[in-house]
Amino acid sequence: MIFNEKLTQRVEYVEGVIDSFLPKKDKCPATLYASMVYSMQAGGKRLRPILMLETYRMFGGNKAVIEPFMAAIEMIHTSSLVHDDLPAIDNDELRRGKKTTHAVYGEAMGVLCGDAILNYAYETALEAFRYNADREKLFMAMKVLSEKAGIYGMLGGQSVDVENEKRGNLTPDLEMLDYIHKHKTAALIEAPMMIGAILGGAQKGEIVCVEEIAEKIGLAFQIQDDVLDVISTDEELGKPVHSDEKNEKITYVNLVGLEQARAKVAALTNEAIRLLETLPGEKEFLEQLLQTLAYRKK
Ligand code: GRG
Repeated sequence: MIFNEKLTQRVEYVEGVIDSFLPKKDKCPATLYASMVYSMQAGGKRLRPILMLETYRMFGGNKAVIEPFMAAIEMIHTSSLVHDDLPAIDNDELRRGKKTTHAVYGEAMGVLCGDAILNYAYETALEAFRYNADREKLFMAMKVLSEKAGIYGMLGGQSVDVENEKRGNLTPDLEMLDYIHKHKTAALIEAPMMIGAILGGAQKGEIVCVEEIAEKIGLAFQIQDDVLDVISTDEELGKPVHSDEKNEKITYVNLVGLEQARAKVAALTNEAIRLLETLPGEKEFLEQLLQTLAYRKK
C-alpha cells in the first residue's frame, strides 16, 4: 500500500474514534452541542492522534485504551484553534476551508465552545481509566496531556505569542520565537507522541527521546506553517494567508528569510528522523509522515 492510502486509512480510523467520543446530544444544550460537533467535524489533518497512534504501535501497543487519548488530543487542539480564531486573537473567519466557529455561532458561543471542547477533552481522556490498563501509566499520560496543553506548554507559549503581536512591548528575536514555537506548537506534538510511548510501554529513556523527537517535529511544523502563510493561497491552505502580516506578527520567515526558514525545517526533520531510528519498532510510516510534513502544502 502506498503512503497516501495508509494515511487515508489512518485519518478515517481517527475520525471514527473522534465521532465515538462526541458529547451526548440529549444531555447538552442544543447550540453548544452543535458548535462542538461543527468544530470537531470540520476536517483537518488529524495529525496529533495519528502521531499518538503510530508512536503507540511502534512500542508494541495494540489496545483500545489509546482511543480516548486520541480523541482528547484532537479536542484540545481543536479548542485551541477555535479560540485562536476569535476576534480577540487572530480574528479569522476561515479555517480548514470552512467558516470558523465564531463566524457561524457568534463570538460568545465561540468562547464557550472552545471552553466546552477543552473541558470535554479531559472528560474523554478520563474514560481510559475504565479500561483494564496500568493505572500508573494512565496517570502519567493524563499528566503529560494536561501539562503540555497548559501554562507550561501550549497556553504559556500562546500568551507570549499574543504579546509578540502588534510589535508591542517585546522585541522578538530567534530566542523568543523558539520559546513561542516550543510551547505554543511543539508541546502539542510532544504530548501525543509521549502518551503513545507511555501507554505503549516505552522505557523512561525512550520517552525522553520521543519528547526530543517531537519537539523537533513541532518546531519544524510551526516554521513550515509560517512559510505557508507567506507562499500559499487561501484556497490551498483552507484559511487566510498573510495572517501573520495582518497581525504584525514576527515569524521565523521575516527574521531569517524564506530560504533559511525552509532549510531549518529540513534540518529539524532530518534530526528527528535520525533520532527516531535509534528507537525500536516498526517506523516506516512515521518516517514517511515526517518527510511529508516538512514539504506539506497545507
Ligand atoms: C485550549 C489550553 C488551550 C489554550 C488555547 C489559543 C491558544 C490557547 C492556543 C493557540 C495555539 C495555536 C493555534 C498554535 C498553532 C499551532 C498550529 C500550527 C496549528 C495548526 O495545526 P494543523 O495544521 O491544523 O495541524 P489542522 O487544521 O490540520 O488540524
